Amino acid sequence: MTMPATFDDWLANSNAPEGVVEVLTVLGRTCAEISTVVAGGALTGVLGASGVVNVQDEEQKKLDLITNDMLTEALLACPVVAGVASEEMDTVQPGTNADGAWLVLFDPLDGSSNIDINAPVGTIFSILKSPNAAPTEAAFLQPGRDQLASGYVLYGAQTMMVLTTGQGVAGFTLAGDGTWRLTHDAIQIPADTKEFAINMSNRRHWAEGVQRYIDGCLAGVEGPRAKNFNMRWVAAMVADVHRVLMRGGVFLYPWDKREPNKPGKLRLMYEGNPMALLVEQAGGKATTDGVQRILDVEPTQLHQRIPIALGSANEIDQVAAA
Ligand code: AFP
Repeated sequence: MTMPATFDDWLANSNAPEGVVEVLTVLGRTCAEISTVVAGGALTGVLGASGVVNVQDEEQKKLDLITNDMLTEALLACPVVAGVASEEMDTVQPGTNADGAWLVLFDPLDGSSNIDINAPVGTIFSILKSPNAAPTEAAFLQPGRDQLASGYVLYGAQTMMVLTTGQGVAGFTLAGDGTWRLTHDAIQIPADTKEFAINMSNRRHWAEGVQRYIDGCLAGVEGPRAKNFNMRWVAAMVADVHRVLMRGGVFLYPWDKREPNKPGKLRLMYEGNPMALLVEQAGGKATTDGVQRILDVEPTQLHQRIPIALGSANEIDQVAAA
């Protein structure tokens, strides 16, 4: 079997700006290294809590910190990177590169609660243009439609990188020789689905529209939708969104009334926006509530949260209509 094209070859044929190609190359190399670190698990002492609480008021796992440091160090050493921002760091980290022209935002290890049970986890990344070589936090607060590229790496049964530079969505599988190989080209999300992903234990806290939508799915063929649905919930956004990209579906993490001033659990800048760009590039819809496009949300804070309803376009319309 001839080996598929490499990530380097794919990048060389993409229309991405030269600097974005350079940043994506660093991300690919670093996430391949993260894959090895994550795989070490109990054998290398990387499991468990770090004892530190982050800006999200969440206890950081050892691997949250390890992967955050790996990405921050590698990206700030890249001459075209002007600065980085991470779920795991309170403030943005400006670089010292005089030629810095790109901003990189990331969730270094999404799905941290899955680490100690050997369930899937991932890295999510987003690339924006920097206004200058010494960016402040304000420079990062750009709407998702301005992203030059976004993607994720899923550390699962295979290690896969799925990304877009604005010309569709491509998927790469990490080969034994450490190269990323193009295994999924021009990924498209089916417009219809019979599968939803949501944390059902929160049902009593959702807004009534979301309750109506999910109850309609649960009613199955005897109910208003006249078809049976399946449910999945991996508790790692990267894994649930990957399934949506591979076979369709909808992923929801809605607002809930326990903390009415908190729009949702997931973060806009390094979870919602990068995933929304991927989903739209694959022909799906990515909204806050079935209606408002995530990519049009004007950010006001680096770590702001957002409700999310994304996936198969016709099913997202059903969420909006519920
Ligand atoms: P952790 O990184 O704290 O595990 O959170 C993962 C996540 O942000 C996202 O990846 C999942 O879709 C979602 O939270 C799972 O949330 P629940 O644990 O409330 O189901």
